[in-house]
Amino acid sequence: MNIARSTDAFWTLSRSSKRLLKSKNGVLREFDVLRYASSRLKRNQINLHEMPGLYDAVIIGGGTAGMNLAHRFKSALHDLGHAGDRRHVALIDHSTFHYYQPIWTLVGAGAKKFESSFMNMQDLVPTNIYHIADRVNEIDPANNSIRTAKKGWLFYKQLFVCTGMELDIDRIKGLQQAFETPFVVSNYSPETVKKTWIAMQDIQKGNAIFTFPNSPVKCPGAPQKIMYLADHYWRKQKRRNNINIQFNSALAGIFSVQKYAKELNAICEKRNLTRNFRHDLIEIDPVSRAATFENLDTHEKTIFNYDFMHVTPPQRPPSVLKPIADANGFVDVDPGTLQHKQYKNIWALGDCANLPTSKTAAAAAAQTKVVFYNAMNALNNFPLPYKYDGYTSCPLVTGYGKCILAEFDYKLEPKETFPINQAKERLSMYILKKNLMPWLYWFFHVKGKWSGPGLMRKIFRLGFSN
Ligand code: UQ1
Repeated sequence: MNIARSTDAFWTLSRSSKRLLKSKNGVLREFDVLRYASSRLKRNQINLHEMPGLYDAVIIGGGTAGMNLAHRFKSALHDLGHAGDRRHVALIDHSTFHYYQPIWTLVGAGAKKFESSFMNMQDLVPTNIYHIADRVNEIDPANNSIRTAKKGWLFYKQLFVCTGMELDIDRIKGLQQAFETPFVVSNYSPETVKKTWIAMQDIQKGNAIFTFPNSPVKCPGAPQKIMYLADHYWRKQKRRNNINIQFNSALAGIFSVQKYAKELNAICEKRNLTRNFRHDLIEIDPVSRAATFENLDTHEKTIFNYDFMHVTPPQRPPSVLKPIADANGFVDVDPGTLQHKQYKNIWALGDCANLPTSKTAAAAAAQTKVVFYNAMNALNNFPLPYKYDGYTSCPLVTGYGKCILAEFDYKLEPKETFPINQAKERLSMYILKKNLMPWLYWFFHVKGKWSGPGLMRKIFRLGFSN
């Protein structure tokens, strides 16, 4: 029977980690899980043939957070001689591709090739992690179990949730149809990002609108980055005088951190980029090319015609997370330890966690390290060694060859890596975004060997940094 093959891998795993104290009597929760599984079996609720079994760790989502985490488990298992043994850790993700989404801003602007932004999911999952290419249909946290669409129930000792967010296209009336026209584009999906550069080249005159929705979004800088790049491109093409640009955002300001907001507002002034805040896109008529915005304070509706529109769709966490989510649908974890507030063997990281910081790849990188070591320690009833401080980074590309590198924490205070003023537009930061980060991502981040620039920052500050 599959479930009987449960092992003490986690326990051995944790012993392998140099960062952990040694304990002689680590008690696992395995027994409870097994007892539950067998009671379900007795009640015939589980079809044995569908039962992949019990895993020490299950990761839901093979994106930026999940793939980093999977490789950390891979290394630990490898150290223990479980090189080809896939019984301990499973990763559930049905996607064919793993995308490096942060580069889509530059793909949309014609500065990078779309082909450089993805790899086959299957090729990235480590050989000693069991890849379940399936959808999760149900999470039963009280019973440490998950139901997948094709394989049925499986059990976990520790669960790591990193599903990311979904695009909620249908929340804007007419958006789906508008995406089928050449005039409405978005850097937020693999299908629509390919259209952005074509539309940018095609428009000769008229109204260009860039939107920011009334919902949390991944990479909240992206909706305005593409505006700065389009402005730069249309200036180079000597068309800018014939094109009006407006940034219609549901938010109340350009950026949450004052230091960077000041620079961005100055750039908008200088380049004649109109900003309409508290403006939420609610409807598009793709035939007459009219976009309706609702003022979130007065509820007044305004219609703008467009000749080009970059839409950032509203986003939401997947509904399957509900049993472990807060009222907004995000997984309800402690903002420091990233451990679930109620279920201590559940952890969340990346865009699906209810952390009050910007949702970026840099944030996911920092969170992965915290989750990995905290989970290992929790399992052995040791205190949790790491606390996430909300670190996130947003390379605000402000033109071809120009970038402001925003880095900050939960307190919305800058936490910059380099000993220079990162709020200034710089070529060096553009090169970091365009050339260095993709390399760092594919060779270090997805391999579980990148936890953010913390060490670099300490070196630059001669150790005087946290
Ligand atoms: C980062 O850590 C990261 O995560 C992988 C990114 O995502 C692509 C980034 O864009 C940035 C800027 C960082 C932070 C790294 C440095 C070197 C400041």
